[in-house]
Amino acid sequence: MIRTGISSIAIAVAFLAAPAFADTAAPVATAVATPTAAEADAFVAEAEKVGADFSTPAQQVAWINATYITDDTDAIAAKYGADATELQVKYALGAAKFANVPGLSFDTKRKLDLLRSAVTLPAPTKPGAATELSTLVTRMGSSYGKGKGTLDGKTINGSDIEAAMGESRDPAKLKEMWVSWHDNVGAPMRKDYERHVVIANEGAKELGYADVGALWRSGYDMKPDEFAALTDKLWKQVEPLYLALHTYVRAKLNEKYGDAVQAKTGPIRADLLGNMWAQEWGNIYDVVAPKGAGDLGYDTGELLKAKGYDPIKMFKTGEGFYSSLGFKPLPDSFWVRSQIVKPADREVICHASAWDVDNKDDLRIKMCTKVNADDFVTIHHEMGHNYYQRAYNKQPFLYENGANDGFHEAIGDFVALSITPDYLVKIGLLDQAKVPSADKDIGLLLRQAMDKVAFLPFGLLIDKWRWGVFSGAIPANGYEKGWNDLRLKYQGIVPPVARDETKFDPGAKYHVPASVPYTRYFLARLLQFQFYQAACKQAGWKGPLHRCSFYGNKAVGAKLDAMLTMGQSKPWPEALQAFTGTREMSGQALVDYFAPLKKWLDAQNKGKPSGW
Ligand code: X8Z
Ligand code: ZN
Repeated sequence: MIRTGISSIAIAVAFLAAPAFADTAAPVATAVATPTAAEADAFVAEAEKVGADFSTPAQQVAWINATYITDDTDAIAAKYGADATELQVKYALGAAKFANVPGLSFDTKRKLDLLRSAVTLPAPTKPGAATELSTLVTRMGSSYGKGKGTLDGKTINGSDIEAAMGESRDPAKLKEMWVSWHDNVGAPMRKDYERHVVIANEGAKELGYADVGALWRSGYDMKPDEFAALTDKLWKQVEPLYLALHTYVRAKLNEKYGDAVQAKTGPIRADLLGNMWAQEWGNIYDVVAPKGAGDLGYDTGELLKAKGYDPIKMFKTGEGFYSSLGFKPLPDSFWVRSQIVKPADREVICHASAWDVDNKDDLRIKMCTKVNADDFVTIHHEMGHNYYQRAYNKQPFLYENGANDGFHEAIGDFVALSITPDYLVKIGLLDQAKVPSADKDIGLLLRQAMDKVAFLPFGLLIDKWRWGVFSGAIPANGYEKGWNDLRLKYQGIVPPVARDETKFDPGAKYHVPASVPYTRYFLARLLQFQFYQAACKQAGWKGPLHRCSFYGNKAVGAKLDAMLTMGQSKPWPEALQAFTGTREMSGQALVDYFAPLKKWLDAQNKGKPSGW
């Protein structure tokens, strides 16, 4: 599909991905003679050439569609998407035939593996299947882009409703926005979603995978089952921290809103957390901030507004951080071609993404930027994708990707962890006199945890739901129940009103209609702390970890560049080792960062019921 991964990297990502570890046997080669290693080399060379040639026009089409949604751009994008799927499936099937050829070089073997799992949503080879699948996925993506909710009975678009969910503290308005968005955006795409699952699963089976979920889990240099077990293990490392935060936040919401809105026990009402999907809670820091230690004396969003920042200045500030590490400035074309604010006169997909349209230096970001703290972080996040794309642009086509997709999502967030009070002073956003003193450390950590820790179960459950849908463990007549069960089990939240199977709440979250696998963000949440801890060590930082900013540190920048430049040329543990010295993904760095907060939360929570 055109829209995959960092939706953005489009066809490049679509063609790539990590090595295939199908959990069923590879399709048997139909050729009579056993292929040779030289034939495998030639096959890989052809796949890279065809993929590279197809990629740029396909990304141009995808860009135009995402920034100007009409029936016509949908039709053209669907056509390119179908062609892309057919190509990817053709080369995935071809690659399988070479899997057991003796004498393959490391690179040919790796590229064959990459080709086998490159397609996010495969179609079966029967005529018409790729077109039907692509039409469904384009339609779902564009309906999401055009989606509207209501506030005070008036229609409101996606980026405005997202911002309003962060600002409003009125439970009736929050409920109205939550329900209208989920009803209007999610429910209508339920039938399309169900049909796309059937087609893509057929395609996955033809490629030798049990289902699409197994295909997605095969992109991590290990077997799909091992990957699922790894994600569960990582979750167990950080779950106690999430539970402590949940207990604390629930009590604060109860204090603010009273029993009728938020009970003292049980799950949290999903619309009270400052975010449409309850995925990051930093926007309600004012509700949970403890007296004294919680008063930070500044709020990044307010600072940006007070200093007259506009979206361009926010972008320039983001670029400035990367420049300070030694990365060269973004190309002039970035500023001409990016979509930085929402165009007034047409429908677009506002969900942020980063692109490298020609896989060389045609870097772009597509956002509907607002001057607030969320978007300040998102700009650094998206730029992380762009600098990664540029760093690996000399790699062979099939290696032009992140070490794994979690790495791609982690880079910009890792950089943004350096947005400390001292950094804000350096760039002139915060006055030196306003830097929070050491007794405000708990407040700073709590503000950060509201985004970083709150996200963890959400990052995990989106694909728990999709893995279940693709495997059949969550049947088509139980999509909504399956979703709400997972939201309750992992996040401990409930929708503000009862939901039934006429609804389709997963469809109201961008990555579901857009078919972007989501476990990458769970991994990234942990990896970014591993990178950050390593960078602060490289920088010789001695104070509390969360006060470390590696802004301006060229040595850290050079080491980061070395990892980014590797692209996907080596299994991800090697990339991780290159920057951090370890080969294991782990939640420990995040746990270390928040250790003082955990202690404090446990003290606050004494005597309060925990869990739901
Ligand atoms: O989708 C994104 C980025 C684009 S790759 C804006 N993120 C996830 C989300 O918004 O759900 C970043 C954090 C998680
Ligand atoms: Zn991203």
